[in-house]
Amino acid sequence: MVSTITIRRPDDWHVHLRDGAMLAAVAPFTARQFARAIVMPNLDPPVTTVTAAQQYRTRILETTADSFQPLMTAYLTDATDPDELERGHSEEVWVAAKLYPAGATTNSASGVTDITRIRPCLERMQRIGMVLCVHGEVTDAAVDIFDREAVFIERILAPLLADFPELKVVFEHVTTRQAVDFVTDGPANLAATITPHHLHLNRNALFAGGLRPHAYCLPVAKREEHRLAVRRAAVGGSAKFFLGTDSAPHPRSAKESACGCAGIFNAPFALESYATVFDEEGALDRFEGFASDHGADFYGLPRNRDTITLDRAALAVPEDVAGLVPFHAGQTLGWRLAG
Ligand code: OTD
Ligand code: ZN
Ligand code: ZN
Repeated sequence: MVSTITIRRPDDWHVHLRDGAMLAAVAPFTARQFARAIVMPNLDPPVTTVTAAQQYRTRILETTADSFQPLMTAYLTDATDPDELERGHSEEVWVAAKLYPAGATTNSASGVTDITRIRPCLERMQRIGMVLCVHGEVTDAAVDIFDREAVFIERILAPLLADFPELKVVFEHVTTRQAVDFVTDGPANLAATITPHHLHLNRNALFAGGLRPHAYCLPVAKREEHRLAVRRAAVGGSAKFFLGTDSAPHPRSAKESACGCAGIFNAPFALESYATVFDEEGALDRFEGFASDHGADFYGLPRNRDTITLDRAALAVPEDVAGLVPFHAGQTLGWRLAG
């Protein structure tokens, strides 16, 4: 049995680092494991201008080690100017732009109300090779919350890819068999990120012995058959699937509330969480591709040169990390990041 693995240093292709005191509390966990991270722009107010992104990047760098590189994203709204997108991209501030359907998730109220509004932006992004990151859920209240990802594929994503056949699209945090199949069968310019929590949890976790706010995130965890499909995609070796934690911390009081916030804080032990899954699936030899190669290749960025090592060792996850409740709190994982 393998007792240690050394892989190229991974990147996190989807993370929420927040701002202010929360940024200072959480960003070091990401920077400790990952060389780079795609930083989501759903601050309040959202990151919609090049200047705001530059300033946010500076604040992140003040809280992290020099070796860490935050990769910034633009928050698309109905009013986004394609020239601003292109300027931020050419000045190497923005790596990607994020499509939040208005109301789909935390701080998405300023998101896009109708996909036709951002056609000029998508045309420009396609032309300049700027990646589109997508929160893939419809917001139609008439659609069951467990179906919103699958319906998004039919109503929005498939037509979008047909209209913009060269646009690079990352279907973020896929949670369903339908999404996995759509990405697998789709063109080479379509890829997806997978979170640790959607590899570990199905929707029963939300109701295990009572209401479990720390298992609540968006897109919400689905049935077991979907979790298994997402696991097969992660460990299957396809270059279309890569690591994106979607770590989304909220204060404990905001989670443990009559209207608890969506989001799982998985940053502290993200690599251990993923490694445990790859081990369970007998696929440790494919962990490096998923964690360290596929994302960089898709984004057209160089692969990292240094390495990290994980040891097979019991890791007891504490109930509290930096005043927050981490994913796997109180559980024991089978791997530990060395150093
Ligand atoms: N999901 N929470 C958040 C974002 C994500 O959809 C997401 O990317 C958040 O709090 O920012 C969540 O549950
Ligand atoms: Zn999202
Ligand atoms: Zn997210």
